[in-house]
Amino acid sequence: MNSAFDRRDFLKQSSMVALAAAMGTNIVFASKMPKGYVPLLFDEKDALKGKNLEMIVQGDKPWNVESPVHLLDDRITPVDKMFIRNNGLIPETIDVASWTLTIDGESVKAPKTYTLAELKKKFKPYTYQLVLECGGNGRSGFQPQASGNQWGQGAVHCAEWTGVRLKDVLADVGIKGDAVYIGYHGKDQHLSKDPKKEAISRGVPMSKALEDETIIAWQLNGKDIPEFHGYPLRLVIGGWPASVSGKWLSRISVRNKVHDGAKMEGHSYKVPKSPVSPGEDVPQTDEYFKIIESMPVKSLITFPKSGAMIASDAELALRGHAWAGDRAIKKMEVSIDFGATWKDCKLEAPANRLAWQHWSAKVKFPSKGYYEVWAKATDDKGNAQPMVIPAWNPGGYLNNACERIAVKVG
Ligand SMILES: Nc1nc2c(c(=O)[nH]1)N[C@H]1C(S)=C(S)[C@@H](COP(=O)(O)O)O[C@H]1N2
Ligand SMILES: [Mo]
Repeated sequence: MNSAFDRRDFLKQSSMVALAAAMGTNIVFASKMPKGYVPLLFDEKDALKGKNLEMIVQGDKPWNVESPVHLLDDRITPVDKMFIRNNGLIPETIDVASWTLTIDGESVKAPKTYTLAELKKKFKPYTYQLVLECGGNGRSGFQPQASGNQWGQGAVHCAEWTGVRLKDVLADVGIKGDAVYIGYHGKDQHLSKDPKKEAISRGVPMSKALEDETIIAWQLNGKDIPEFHGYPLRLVIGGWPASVSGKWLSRISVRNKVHDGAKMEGHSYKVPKSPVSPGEDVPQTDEYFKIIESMPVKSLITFPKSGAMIASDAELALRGHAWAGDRAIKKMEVSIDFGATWKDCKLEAPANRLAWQHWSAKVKFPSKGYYEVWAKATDDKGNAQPMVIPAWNPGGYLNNACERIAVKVG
């Protein structure tokens, strides 16, 4: 990746020769191109560059790209199979040499700014595998439709992130006793391009901010974080809605109240405290809504792909992952008879806290015909995935219904 790439300046300054060089080919009808026209190739249209061809595009303004479930089969999600969720436009200027992180807010003793080099040198690096799942993953399952991206089940990944602990940085800055929350600020732009507006600025309570696994990362799977996933710096907080993991991180404010940035208001990333019926007019206040914290227990069948055909005498080897927000998975089961009976799966320990756990099972089918395999995880507090879509909510969050695949035995 270019270490100082400024799309806007580049386009303003470059000659046709330079443009052609950057494109890797010449613009055949360049003489017909309107003055100042930005070729689509440079117009943010690059989210799919380096992504697997089977990725599903939910939208391109902003970019929202989903992984089909069978692509999530790897133990550690490779970049080309990671979903992308942007609320705004990726920063036009990414200059690593001058990139800084400032820690400020009501509850720091004094604000402090670090360069990337200082962060890397001053604090001990840690590497963790962390599940980042969009709060709206599974939203398309809600009836009637809840507003927002109609994600299937693929707005989740578990990659390996390297960075420094937020708690080490906060200790170096010095935090006041009245700190209750942190809020991040990233360098992406609001869709309106109004510089006073932020696309998203969310946060977590101090207890979550100070966990060992809450890191300020510069590497994803051992390499620089790709542009669309937050290059060059990102807050990574596993187990909670991925919206708290701020990309293109430039500032963290330590707040003396619940952070009030963009997408902390209304019913964004909140669920009703008691059941709400579709269409019911519920005030969007703290009395009725609570901020989503730990994500619920969930699992995926990543192999085989739904619709698999197998020979009648064959044993089917199933596998997938399970996770439960802040908690661990205690039990994983599959059923081939629509949930009438369940079979225990082999379940592995997580690589570290907040990583997903791999499961596998071998099943035999009694005769030829159509089957469904249903998968159900149970966390260490005894919470199991529901068989049917859980409580409808206006934001369409937290659909953790058990996953099913179709299998034809012939
Ligand atoms: N700065 C910034 N951070 C952000 C977002 C964003 O739009 N801007 N999207 C959030 C949301 S809603 C999700 S689900 C995750 C998605 O992370 P990914 O695109 O790396 O998969 O990033 C979060 N962090
Ligand atoms: Mo999200």
